[in-house]
Amino acid sequence: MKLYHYVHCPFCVRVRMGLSFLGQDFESRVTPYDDEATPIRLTGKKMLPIMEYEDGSALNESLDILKKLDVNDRLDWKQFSANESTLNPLLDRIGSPVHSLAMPYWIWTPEFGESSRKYFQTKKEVKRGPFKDLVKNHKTFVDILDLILFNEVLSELKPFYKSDKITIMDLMIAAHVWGMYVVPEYQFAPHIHAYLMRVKAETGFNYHEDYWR
Ligand SMILES: N[C@@H](CCC(=O)N[C@@H](CS)C(=O)NCC(=O)O)C(=O)O
Repeated sequence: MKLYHYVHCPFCVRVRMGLSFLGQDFESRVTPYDDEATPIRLTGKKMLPIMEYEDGSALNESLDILKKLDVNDRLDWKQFSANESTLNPLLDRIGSPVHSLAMPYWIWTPEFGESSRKYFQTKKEVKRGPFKDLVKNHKTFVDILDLILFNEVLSELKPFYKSDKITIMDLMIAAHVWGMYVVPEYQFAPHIHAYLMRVKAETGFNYHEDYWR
């Protein structure tokens, strides 16, 4: 199996966390952000993650990729079905400040080259405004993010999200928040950091391993 992914992308990160948790080996294909041809050839649209199977077929949608592999329901998918109406809006609200804070830094990680950096920044600035302003206004986004994490994540940890054992919901939350490790202005609340490290310990996930291996 080949996973086409962007290292920074939270939907790709959740798949990598899941593959690691399930002990599923895969070929890592870190795809340049400005490579439109590869995803379009595989699935008809420019969206990652994509898993390509040995028979040449390909699948996108992070949750579909993981569900297909998790034949023994180790990620307890019924928990997600029960909480989907709360979790999806929560992830959108977490994603918004995380993206504003992390995007200006993601483009300087080794995943990006000159042309993919320019492509990414141009595309994202249409929605969010100039990256330099996002950095300048970081405090606003930090306050929004911390409030959500404190009120809607920390309060639900038992010690995993609404559960005493890890579920797909933890991979989804952790993958979204993980991007904040690249932001130098951000100080993780100790309990949130501990939660992410708990998810890391359970899954064996290593953020940059798939880039360097
Ligand atoms: N629902 C999809 C969402 C995937 C997604 O939004 N991927 C983004 C990267 S984070 C993407 O490929 N964007 C392409 C682009 O903006 O050019 C999933 O869960 O896999």
